Amino acid sequence: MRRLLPAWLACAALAAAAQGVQPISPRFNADPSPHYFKTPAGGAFFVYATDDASNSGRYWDSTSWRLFTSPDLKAWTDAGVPLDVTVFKWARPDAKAWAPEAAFRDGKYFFYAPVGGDKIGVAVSDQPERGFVDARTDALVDKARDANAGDEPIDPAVFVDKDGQAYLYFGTRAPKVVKLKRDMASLDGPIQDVQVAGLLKADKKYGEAPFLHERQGVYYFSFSTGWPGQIVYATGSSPLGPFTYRGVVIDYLKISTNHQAILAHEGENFIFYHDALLPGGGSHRRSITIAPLAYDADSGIRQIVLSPA
Ligand code: FUB
Repeated sequence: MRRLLPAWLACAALAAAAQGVQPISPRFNADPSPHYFKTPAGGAFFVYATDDASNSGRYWDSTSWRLFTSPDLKAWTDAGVPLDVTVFKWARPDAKAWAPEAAFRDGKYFFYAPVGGDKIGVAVSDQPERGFVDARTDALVDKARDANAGDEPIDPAVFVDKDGQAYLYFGTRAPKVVKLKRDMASLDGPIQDVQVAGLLKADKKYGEAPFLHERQGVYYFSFSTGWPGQIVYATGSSPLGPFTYRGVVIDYLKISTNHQAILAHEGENFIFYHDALLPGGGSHRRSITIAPLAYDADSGIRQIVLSPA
């Protein structure tokens, strides 16, 4: 098990405050999309994931996604395959199933799926665990169809603001954002570039894994800086940006990718990411892990320092 030390406690005198972190499942999985959904049986945590256990071990070539559920963020159940790429009739059946996203609106669960590296599909269901069908007859984002979709429209992340407006973030090497219509399955306007000031000065680049969350009126745009990547963040006053670079949240891991999502629940904040902590783990055999997240008085995110595994 890897030990975890919040940076502000990372001094010898307080080393005893270190907390243990461990993967949520013995099954290889990555690219967490965590949510708390109210269900008929009561609320539960749902983590949609890339399924590294079903890839070749040499590349991220799985064609299905995986779901893990928990009542308390401690005990986790492997809830199986919520869907695979064959749900999307426009996709090749061997298309890569990468970092997924989910959202709930108006009684329906939406699943955003990067398929094959050049398209993002959207599926819909009445239940969070199963029953997903294509919400359209074509891709929601298509590199060949949509202006400014970028080189690789992957890693979708959805944010719904307090005014009800939904936004879709995605992209490799250049972050993109586009508004979604109320149906959550149609783009509303042009795909825009996400502007992040201060990256060059900090010697950082945008790589992948965009994520947007809001806290106390501050909009946080986090992402991975590349391959390997640090998880870093920037802040702004609007979901559309511009954002200003603020700092590192998670440093380089011993794998080629880093991918985060942040979840607030009942006054507590958590960051979900993947590492390679399971036996046999590595860049294509990753494992989702959770750590507590804390903020400074100036709205900065405190860096999480992981000691050597
Ligand atoms: O899992 C495949 C890719 O690796 C994801 O799309 C990226 O975010 C990286 O984690």
